[in-house]
Amino acid sequence: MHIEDIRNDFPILDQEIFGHPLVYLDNAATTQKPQCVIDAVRKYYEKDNSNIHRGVHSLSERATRDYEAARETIRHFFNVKSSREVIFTRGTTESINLVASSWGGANVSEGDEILISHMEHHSNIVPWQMLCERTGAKLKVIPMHESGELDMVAYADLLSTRTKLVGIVHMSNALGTINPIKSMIEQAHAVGAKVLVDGAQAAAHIATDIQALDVDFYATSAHKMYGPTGVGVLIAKEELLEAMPPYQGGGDMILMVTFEKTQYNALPHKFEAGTPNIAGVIGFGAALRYIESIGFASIVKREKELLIYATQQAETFTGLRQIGTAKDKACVLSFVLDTVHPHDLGTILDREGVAIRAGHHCAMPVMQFYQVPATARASFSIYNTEQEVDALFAALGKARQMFA
Ligand code: C6P
Repeated sequence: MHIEDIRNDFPILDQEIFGHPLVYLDNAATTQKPQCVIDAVRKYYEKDNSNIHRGVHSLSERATRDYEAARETIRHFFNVKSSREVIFTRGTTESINLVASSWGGANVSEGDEILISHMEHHSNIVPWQMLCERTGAKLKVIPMHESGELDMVAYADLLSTRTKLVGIVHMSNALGTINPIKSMIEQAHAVGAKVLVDGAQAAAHIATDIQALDVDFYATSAHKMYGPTGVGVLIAKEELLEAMPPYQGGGDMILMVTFEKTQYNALPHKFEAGTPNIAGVIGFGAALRYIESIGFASIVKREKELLIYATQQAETFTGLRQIGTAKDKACVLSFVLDTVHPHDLGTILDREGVAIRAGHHCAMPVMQFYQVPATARASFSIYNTEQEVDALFAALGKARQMFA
């Protein structure tokens, strides 16, 4: 597919910021939405808006059909065995909290260990800390090297029969590192531990086959995959979900309620209490069909080209220190300049029309590791161009001059 055709799918890109064409390089925070996703959400509200699984009228039947069709799209996209294993949530954060609360509450106790890595997003740290506080279990951390790669020798050493769960990010949002999750899952399973993979960043950039990975829990968010905000998914093995207590109680997750006892609904509904984000789920389905229409082969090739192009410029830019130089890395360029604070950079770049993110990226332990308060982060997507990378570095040049 031609880059201009892809860009034309995203109406938001066609605008100016402070008199400059918008250069959107904050895709790791959230991607822009193609017209087909906007249309799917709009069609639901214009033609089908109704509650699901409840009504006997035509609108409700149509809304239910489209909602469940999205579940099937997601099942197919990630090669999940059964749609009973696809639970809609508010996003990665809620998916991880669901597992920590429900599975963790039922399976983790004092003396057990939860193993996470040094490069986790707060969403894959704090829920486990909370679980450990409640249960007396211990949180252990897989260290990383200066390159932003995990220390696999230390990982093997840390794994033991005490390890109940390994929580690992597939692709780091702060560094871009892609972790070798397949072998990490195999090693964890060998000691009897379950594995949760945080796929928030990876899912739009790397083809993910849930059955081939044999992963126990996989969490991701629609909004980083060209879909709406406030919706995501927890994919989990059916036997684990069956054995887990519900996360929240309410409508839709029940079969029968009396004051004495409640009989829970079958999967996946047992974990979807209350009216869900129906439009969001339908938009999520449209977003995944959009990704499929481009194909991961083209996406990976294109994003790799952009990363190489940007990295080459970063390497020759005086005073720039890259944060995260893993060999296996996806479309994230995290860096600091010796003379300009990342937050100032973010503001100056915005005046040039270039949108990046500056801050700790909800990965404070990564900042502590590199002893920086924050980084500037440019993150690329399928609609970005080499000219936009040039615009980034031209704007960085201006910022450097201003602070010289
Ligand atoms: N990272 C970023 O700019 P939610 O907010 O639930 O959709 O996703 C949370 C999350 C979990 N794990 C990883 C690896 C993530 O990158 C994120 C979101 C955004 O990097 C916002 S902090």
